[in-house]
Amino acid sequence: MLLGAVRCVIATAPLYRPTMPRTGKPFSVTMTNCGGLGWVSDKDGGYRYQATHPVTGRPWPPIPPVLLALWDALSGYPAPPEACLVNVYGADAKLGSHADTDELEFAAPVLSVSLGDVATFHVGGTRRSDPKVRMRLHSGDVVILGGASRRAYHGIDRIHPGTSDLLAEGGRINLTLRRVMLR
Ligand code: MD3
Ligand code: FE
Repeated sequence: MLLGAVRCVIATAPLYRPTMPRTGKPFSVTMTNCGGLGWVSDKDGGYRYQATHPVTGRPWPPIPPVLLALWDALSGYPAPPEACLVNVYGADAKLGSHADTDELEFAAPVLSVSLGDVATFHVGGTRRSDPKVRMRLHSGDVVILGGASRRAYHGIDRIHPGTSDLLAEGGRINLTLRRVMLR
């Protein structure tokens, strides 16, 4: 069961709260990772991928086989993902509009799996000022961002509390599988 595998990842690599580069402002989302590389951010180091958890200093746990199988089935990319970022949203968490540019490989898509409460998601174009469309992501939704959309601005506007019974604690978990390095 996917949720069980995610719970195991979080038990091994605890959720932590990243901070913004330069300002040190804390994210409203908490995060962890699995895979050979994990995405982290803090005041002094900024956005980056690294092989170890920023709090425990230990290597990230492996990506659960069920997620590797999903990537194999849907990504169309001939190598496994190196990173799986786990984003955990409470009722008031948001993720401001951004483009994912910390990976070296843009030929690989980003594959996202949503679990728990419904979220309002927006996606625009490759410029921040481009028009955006909004849609609601439900528990179990899988989104693949490839091709031109891989570089599009996107974010999470809000969580809709109480819209799923999957997570006893409420809120939302999003998993993103990514290829980081060039093949
Ligand atoms: C559109 N996560 O981790 S996943 C992120 O729901 C991130 O936690 C959001 O944005 C979340 O970087 C959205 C869907 C997603 C992921 C990557 C994208 C949409 C994307 C890359 C380009 C365009
Ligand atoms: Fe993103």
